[in-house]
Amino acid sequence: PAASSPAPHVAVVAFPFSSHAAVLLAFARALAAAAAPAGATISFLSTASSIAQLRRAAGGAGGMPGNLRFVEVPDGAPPPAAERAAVPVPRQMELFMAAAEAGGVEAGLEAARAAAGGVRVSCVVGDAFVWPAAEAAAAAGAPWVPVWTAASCALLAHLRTDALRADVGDQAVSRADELLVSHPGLASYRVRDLPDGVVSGDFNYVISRLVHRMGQVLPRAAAAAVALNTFPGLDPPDVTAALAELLPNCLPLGPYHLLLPKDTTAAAAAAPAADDPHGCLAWLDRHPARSVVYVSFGTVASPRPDELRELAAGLESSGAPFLWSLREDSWPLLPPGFLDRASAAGSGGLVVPWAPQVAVLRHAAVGAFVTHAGWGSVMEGVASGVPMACRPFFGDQRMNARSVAHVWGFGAAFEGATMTRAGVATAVGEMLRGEEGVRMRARARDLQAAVAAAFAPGGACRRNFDKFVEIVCRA
Ligand code: U2F
Repeated sequence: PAASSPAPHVAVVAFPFSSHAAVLLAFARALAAAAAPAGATISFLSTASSIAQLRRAAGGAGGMPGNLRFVEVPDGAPPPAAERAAVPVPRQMELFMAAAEAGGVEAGLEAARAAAGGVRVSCVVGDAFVWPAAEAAAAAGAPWVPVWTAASCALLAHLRTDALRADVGDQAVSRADELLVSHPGLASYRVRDLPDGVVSGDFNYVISRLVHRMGQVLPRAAAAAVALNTFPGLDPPDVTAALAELLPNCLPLGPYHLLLPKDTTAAAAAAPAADDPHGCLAWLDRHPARSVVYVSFGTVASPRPDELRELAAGLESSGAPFLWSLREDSWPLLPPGFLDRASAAGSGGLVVPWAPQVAVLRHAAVGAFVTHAGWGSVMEGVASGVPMACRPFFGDQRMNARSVAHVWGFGAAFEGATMTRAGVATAVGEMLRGEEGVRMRARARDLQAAVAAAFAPGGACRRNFDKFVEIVCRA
């Protein structure tokens, strides 16, 4: 950079809960690598506990680019640190958002400036959830560039929440099956598919309030650009057009996990084993192509005990080998003898507390995915061309499941929105061996090819990311 223009200092503000912070850190690392030639410094702002967790997941600071540094923002929690873990997560979110609104992001920007030897923050990139960053950026004289981590149609629903509430009123139950034909971009979705807190659920729940406010703030504050976790060809034209009406500067550049430059160092070559302490990939290596069903419900959702047992029984009766990522606290809820039978020699199941999901879905042995339809999981499935059976739980997951089953057709949703033994066995059999599975796989493979093209050198997502980097660096 010229001597007169200081090097860019980009703050990246995380929402420090569920998979959000990890997604944003991956994004920030990609940004750090791409903006290094411009001499940019990236300050990653999150709470102390979130930073500690991210560092642990990354195996210390070793894998971090040299121009990225962590900066703490207040978590807003009054009790002593030792008691904080006992605060329920929704309350932690409320405290964090209240602190963010009351100057927490500004304090973080100030800390970032101090840590960078007084170089002011020139641009504030951040998880769109943390809408108070818009004001903090304005106060610092920097643009706010939000990063949306979920689906475009969900963003549209949040941008249109006031209009949707005015239309649906208190009839969310009686009109549950009605298509939203009078709402641009949402005609493929029913009232019941809308994210929680838009027209139904608890409007006072922290996430409902947060996305509602975000939907109001975005169109007036996100002038420079908005990063979307999608790729050209995925969203139907009406969704893209309706979004562009409200946010003219959207840049589709997802799935975000593909933005990270490939690490070719020796440390990275040794990494797969370190990332896979339970041996999932070696286990998959022992299975034929497209024979295994992978099961995971993300970082927050967990099925009720009775439904968990139905799923377990369904997996057994499908006869297909299964790899199931299930938090350990749920293991005692499994049917008697299930874990022993699964792990018995020659039998076909592996239950692990955590799996290297991106690598698992890419593995040739995986032919089907039972998922909660969290957006990260849907995108990882699409990028690998794997058909999915969706059991949505909360938030945007119903809407994502609707997209998978009815808009894109590379998967299905469970009948009656819960998993039964018969339902699971049928869905798994269909995905791995049925005619419907062949059609789903063909759709998934088409989209996989579109992802590959978008991320090839010169592809649309690569170009949009370059544009994004240019916008945040020139600020
Ligand atoms: C919230 O999503 P979740 O964190 O529940 O789910 P995903 O968006 O699907 O993200 C889960 C991530 O965790 C990874 C997986 C995804 O990147 O690869 N993972 C893993 O590596 N190993 C495992 O054993 C299990 C998971 C929210 F709940 C959703 O409704 C939203 O759509 C989502 C995005 O905003 O955030």
